[in-house]
Amino acid sequence: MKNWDIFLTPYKQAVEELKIKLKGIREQYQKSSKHTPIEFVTGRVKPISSILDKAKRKNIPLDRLEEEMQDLAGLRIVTQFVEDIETVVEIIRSRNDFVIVEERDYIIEKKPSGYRSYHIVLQYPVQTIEGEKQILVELQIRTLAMNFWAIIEHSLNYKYSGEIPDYIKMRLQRAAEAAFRLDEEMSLIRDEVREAQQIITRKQEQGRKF
Ligand code: 0O2
Ligand code: 0O2
Repeated sequence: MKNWDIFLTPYKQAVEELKIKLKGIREQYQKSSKHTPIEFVTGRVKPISSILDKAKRKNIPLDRLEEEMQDLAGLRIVTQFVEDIETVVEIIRSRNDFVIVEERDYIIEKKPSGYRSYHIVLQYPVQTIEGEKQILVELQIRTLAMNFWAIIEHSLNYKYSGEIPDYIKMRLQRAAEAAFRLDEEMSLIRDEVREAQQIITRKQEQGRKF
């Protein structure tokens, strides 16, 4: 019988630490009045029921979770534009507070479901009372449009226990194509949107000064 509370504690710590670090990047961009490539950051430790389901589905023995389940700790970075994803990936690659173990590009090659996202698996050092512990963390980097699609598809998958009826699957694939086109269209007016956002940010900053 696993003591989940003890086992998951370093994962909780890693999620909290990385949330602060990634939100810090966003804050630095905002303070320097540059377009921030990060819209928002969320994070979670995988719920125990999902861990057990995934371990069963992927035949992972419970004593191999640390090595074989890469998303026990998960962070999501959501961007406005597809181009921002590359910027975020470069920032992540340039840091020295963790090591990148693997990158999976589901944007160039989307999943059969229609899922698009850029995944990076990190090895992140957590300081514990027993010394440093290296743990795996999965970062998902995606646009608002990709995120919208993934959230909807995820809830339908949950509803249908992974067996989404074909007619809904087809609709989801069409929705994924529409999300892709939305990202493309937004990219075409990116400079306009960024300029407008900078004007709004400057106005807000001025408002705070008075
Ligand atoms: P801020 O300053 O608004 O970014 P937390 O522990 O609350 O810091 P957690 O547990 O990850 O973070 O919370 P959650 O609910 O997953 O959401 C994380 C942050 O993402 C929250 O901001 C949400 O407001 C923001 N968020 C979630 N969905 C959206 C969205 O669709 N659009 C935008 N713009 N933001 C979203 P914070 O953390 O309160 O702080
Ligand atoms: P959660 O916490 O419910 O989101 P896999 O074999 O695909 O299950 P693998 O090989 O460990 O997983 O890694 P992958 O596919 O790079 O990343 C897995 C995570 O990416 C999933 O976590 C989802 O969050 C997300 N993801 C991957 N494919 C899809 C998809 O088709 N639709 C949606 N909505 N999300 C996807 P979990 O395990 O589902 O956990």
